[in-house]
Amino acid sequence: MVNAKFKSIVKKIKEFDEIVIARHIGPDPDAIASQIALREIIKYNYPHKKVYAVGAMVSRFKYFGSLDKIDEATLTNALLIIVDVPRFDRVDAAYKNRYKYTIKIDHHPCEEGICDLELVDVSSSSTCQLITELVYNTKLKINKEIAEKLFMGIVTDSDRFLLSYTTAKTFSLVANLMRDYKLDLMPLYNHIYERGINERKFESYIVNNMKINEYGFGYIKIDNKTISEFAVDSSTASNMINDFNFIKELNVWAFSSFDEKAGIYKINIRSRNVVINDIAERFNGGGHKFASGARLKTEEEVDELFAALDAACQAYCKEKHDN
Ligand SMILES: [Mn+2]
Repeated sequence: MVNAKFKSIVKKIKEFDEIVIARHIGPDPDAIASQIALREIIKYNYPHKKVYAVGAMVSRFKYFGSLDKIDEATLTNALLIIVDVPRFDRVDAAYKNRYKYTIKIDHHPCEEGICDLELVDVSSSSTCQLITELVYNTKLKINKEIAEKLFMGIVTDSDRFLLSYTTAKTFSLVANLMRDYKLDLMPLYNHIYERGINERKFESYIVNNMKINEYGFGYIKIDNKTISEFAVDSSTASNMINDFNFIKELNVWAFSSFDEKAGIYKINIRSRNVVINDIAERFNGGGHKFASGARLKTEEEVDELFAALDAACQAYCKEKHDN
C-alpha cells in the first residue's frame, strides 16, 4: 500500500513543472533537511522543473542550504508538497488554495486528511527517513550531498537513534545511504553538534534552576534576561530539551521561553512515560506522543499548561502505585 503511494508521489512530481515545498514554522533540522533534500532530489532528477523550498531560514541550520522566496500569486499551475507538518495552520509561507494539487509527507500523528495525496507514517523516525524510503522504492536518484542531508535529518529527529521511533527500517535505510554514498560522518556531526561553551553553561543553568516535583514533572520558565546573559538565542533551550532524557527523577519536562518578535510563549515538552501530545493540542500545540510543543499568548496559559502536565504526571504515578 505504502509502495503504491511512493509511485503516486513520483507520478505527481512528474506532472507538474512548478513545485513548492513547505514545512512547519519554527523548523527543526528534520523539517529543513527534508524540505531542502526533496527540492534537490526533484531538481537532480528533473533539471527543467522549477522547485522552491519556502519559509523563514534559521541561521544555525544554514549548512543544509538556502531557501527560496516566491510570490505565490504568480503561480498558475503548481504542486505544493508539505513535509514534516500535520496541519496547514502550522505551515510556514504557503497557502493551500494557491495550488492545483497538494501532497503531504509526514510522520506526525494526524486524523484529518488535508492534502490530495498523503504519505503519513507515524512509525517513521523522521520525515527524512520517509524521503529516503521514497528514494529507495522508486527510480529517483540522489547524490552524496542529498544523502548527507537525509542522514542528518534522520540522526537529529531520532536523537541519534535514541528515541523509540528508531526501528530496523531506520538502520537499514541509513546503512543504504552510508554504503551507496560513502558518507563521512564526522563533518556532519560537527555541523549538528558543535556548540559554544556559553551554550553548555546555559544548559547548566537549566539543570540548576529547573524545578522537579514529586510526580516527576520538571519545568522552567526561561526569561530573556537570562538568555542575553548567556549570549544564546531564544531557540537554544528548545534545541537542548532532548538532552534531559534519561534523568531518573523526570517523567515529563517542559521549557517555556518568550519570543519577543512573535510576542508568544514557546513551550517545549518531552516525556518518558506520559502521553503529552493530547495535552499540547489543547493548548495550541501538538506533536508526537512523547515530544510536543505549544505556542501561547499569555503567562497564565503557560501556567495552565504546566498544571495540566503536572496532573498527567500525578495520574501516571498514582496508576503505577496502584498496580
Ligand atoms: Mn520530523
